[in-house]
Amino acid sequence: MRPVSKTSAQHTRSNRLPSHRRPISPRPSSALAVLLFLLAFAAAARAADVKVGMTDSPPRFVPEKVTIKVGQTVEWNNNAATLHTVTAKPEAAINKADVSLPAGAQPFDSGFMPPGQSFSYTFAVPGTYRYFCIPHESLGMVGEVVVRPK
Ligand SMILES: [Cu+2]
Repeated sequence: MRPVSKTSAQHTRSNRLPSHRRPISPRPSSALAVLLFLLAFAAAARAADVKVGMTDSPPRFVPEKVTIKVGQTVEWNNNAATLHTVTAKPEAAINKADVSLPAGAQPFDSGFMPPGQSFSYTFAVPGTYRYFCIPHESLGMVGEVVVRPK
């Protein structure tokens, strides 16, 4: 008799809830639906429109030049065996010609990417971007993204 009485006590307590508090149950499922929608949206926004690989010998972006439209995303994959970066930060360049950003565009930098890592960037400002790899800039590891207006 004892183990059953605990369960029945809980039932009694929930049955005593005022009726205006009962419609709580639909809320978790609608919150879940919103969360799933946001996750799906985030996944869609992150999907790469163009992929760029990286090589070691010689150190290069492959392809070195890509053309996309405003709002599209480039994903760089370090499918090589050493560290690389995707850097469009003027102050980090040895040679100023290796980096350029259209007016109004924000600098970006992947940081050091170990083998197997990827980095994505969505281009909101049209124009020509020149970027480089910090360890291999002087070896010619420089790339270009041309972003066409919509
Ligand atoms: Cu590199």
